[in-house]
This record gives sequence, structure tokens and C-alpha cells, in this order.
Amino acid sequence: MAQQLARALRRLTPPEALTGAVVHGFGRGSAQLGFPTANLEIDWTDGAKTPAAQRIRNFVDTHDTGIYAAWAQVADGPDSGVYKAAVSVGWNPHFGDLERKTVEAWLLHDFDADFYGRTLRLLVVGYVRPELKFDSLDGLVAAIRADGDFCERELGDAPEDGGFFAGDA
Ligand code: ADP
Ligand code: RBF
Ligand code: MG
Repeated sequence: MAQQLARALRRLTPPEALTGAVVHGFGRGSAQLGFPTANLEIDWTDGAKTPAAQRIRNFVDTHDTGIYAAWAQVADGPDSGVYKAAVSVGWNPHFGDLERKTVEAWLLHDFDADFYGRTLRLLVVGYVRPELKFDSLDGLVAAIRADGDFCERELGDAPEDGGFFAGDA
């Protein structure tokens, strides 16, 4: 049962600061699951990259796939608040149809509008659990909801961001 899924926050020290554009996925998050996830652009080419793009690539190349707890901000949108988020990194094995890993953040906040194309900042604080394949869609949905509750609780009060969220987008 999803409720019995073991979750524990394995902290990243220091937290991982990722900045990138929000791109389109399959549109499945909101439509099928009821949880929108802002998908971070990942540069899969081998060539030289901006430092920000390189950081994202390093993160997906070197960290375990799974669910992470993060602080998140849409840096250049009308709502630039810093909110808690549950972030999925990997292959979405429940669906099994991704050609590349994704980094997708469910921000635990109601936004008035979509923010495709905007700059998303993620301060990834810790690892929560591996990605799983569930017996049913309901199982996955229950697990995601419980991840949100877990991240909400574990992230606690304001983030120590070292000025990350205060910079120009
Ligand atoms: P896609 O497959 O294109 O990522 P989703 O159904 O996952 O589509 O929806 C994600 C989009 O929803 C985000 O890119 C963002 O523009 C919007 N959005 C609105 N509210 C949120 C939120 N609380 N968390 C994440 N994305 C949100
Ligand atoms: N996908 C999986 O295949 N297995 C998972 O265990 C899983 N856990 C997730 C947990 C959270 C908090 C979020 C936001 C997403 C998770 N996903 C998981 C990804 C989900 O399949 C994906 O966001 C949707 O398919 C929309 O792209
Ligand atoms: Mg998404």
C-alpha cells in the first residue's frame, strides 16, 4: 500500500541549486494525476553549456532517480514566492514511456496561471524515496499526495538559501 511506503529525508549537503526553463511534458500531470509538475529543461547534448545548464545535467547524471524535497520559485513570473515542492527525478516507471529522464516539480502552491517558459529555481534539499511502478493509477496518486505531505512537513520553515532566491532571474 502506498501509505506504508517508506520515506526518509536523506539530506544533500549542501543542497543542490538548479535553475532552468520550464518546458512542456506529456501534459499528464494535471490531466491524469491531478498534480501539475513543472518540467525543467535539460540539455542532453555533449557540447559546452551555460553553468546553469551544466548543473542540471550533472545533477541528473550523478544523483539517484527518485523523489526529492525542494524549495521552488518561479523567478520571473507574477508570483515569485518561494514554495515547498515535491520533485520527481527519473524515468516515471509507472508509465514506462520516457526516452529521457525528467526533473519535474510539483509546487505545493496554487498558482493563478501556467508558467511555461519561465525560469524555475529549485533548491533540492534531500532525497525522499525511489520511483516505483504501482498496481494502479490510484496507487501512484496516493503516493504522490503522501509525498507532498511528507515534503511539506520535512521542509519546515524558511529555507537557508544563501541568497539563491534573491538574485535576478
Ligand atoms: P507537462 O506535462 O507539460 O509538464 P503538467 O500537467 O505536468 O504538464 O502541468 C505542468 C504545468 O502546470 C507547469 O509547467 C506549470 O506551467 C503549470 N503549473 C501550475 N501550477 C503548478 C504547480 N503548483 N506546480 C507545478 N506546475 C504548475
Ligand atoms: N512516477 C512514477 O512512475 N513512479 C513514482 O513513484 C512517481 N512518484 C512521483 C512523486 C511525485 C511527488 C511527483 C511529483 C511525481 C512522481 N512521479 C512518479 C512522476 C509522474 O509519473 C509524472 O509527474 C507524471 O507522469 C507527469 O509527468
Ligand atoms: Mg509536468
